[in-house]
Amino acid sequence: WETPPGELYQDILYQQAEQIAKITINRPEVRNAFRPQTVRELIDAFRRAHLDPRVGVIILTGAGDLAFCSGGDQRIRGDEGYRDEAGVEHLNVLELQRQIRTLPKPVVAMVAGYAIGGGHVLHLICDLTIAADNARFGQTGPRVGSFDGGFGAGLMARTVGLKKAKEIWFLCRQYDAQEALSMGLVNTVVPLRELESVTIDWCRQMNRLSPTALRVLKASFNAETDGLAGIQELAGNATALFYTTAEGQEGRDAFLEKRDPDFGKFPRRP
Ligand code: 2NE
Repeated sequence: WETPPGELYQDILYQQAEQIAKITINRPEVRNAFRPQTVRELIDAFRRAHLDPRVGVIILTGAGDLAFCSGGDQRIRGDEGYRDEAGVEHLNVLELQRQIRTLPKPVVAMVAGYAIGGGHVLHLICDLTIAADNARFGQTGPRVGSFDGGFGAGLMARTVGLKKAKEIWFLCRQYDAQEALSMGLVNTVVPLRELESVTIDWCRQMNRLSPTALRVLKASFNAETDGLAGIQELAGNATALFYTTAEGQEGRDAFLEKRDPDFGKFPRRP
């Protein structure tokens, strides 16, 4: 893995190899719990990977073998949210969730150890999850006075079914990697020592496929649930593809050449 020069992050690592970006939450002393700064840095790193044409697939992981992420850092939880350096309290992880869900490249959660609370929702929102055999999954919200009624509830129910999703939230149990696999919460379980090599292998397989097909498919999986925003995402891909056609370019050219467009030469396909 290479770290791009000018690395500015404190709470995360941003690394790249081949056409893969790896984003690591790097707070192992708190099981990779996030604070507002962590979330801010993650948003910046995902934006960077999104915009970098050399990146085809993104891995999200946690430092060390003990945890992927344990959710919001309870030590700096104030009465209205998680306190930043300026004393302002946030729940800005929701913006990060939307970003991971909509950015047009596959995001793979590589999970060793605990994916708990808001950290569990982060793996859920990733497109694929590869779990080490020591991974443990669960929500704690009702125990610590919190909940995620957005993707944390709705996407969970779509992923594991309504009864199981309610069990996960209402009982706050932990599930091991095999249980997570059997309920469709993860894609595969591998020995801890093979976690990174298998994840890279899956990323390489996706990087050999059509980036446009993967991009439109990712938007397609969101379209039904996301209403007009989902249609916007899908339709944006149609617009981008239309721009590459002679018909789309005729409109641009006619405007720049100060003439009427000649769309008559383009077929009206059945
Ligand atoms: C993650 C888990 C199950 C790990 O247990 P274990 O036994 O392996 O470790 P331990 O001893 O509990 O934790 C090690 C150190 O990490 C800190 C602990 O306090 C401990 O610190 P020291 O005693 O060594 O000083 N730590 C762990 N998780 C932390 C956290 N989230 N914030 C701050 N410090 C943390 C176990 O640690 C656990 O259950 N952690 C809490 C999980 C949790 O409840 N997370 C918050 C859920 S709410 C949420 O994430 C959220 C939301 O619902 C809505 C919006 C945004 C966020």
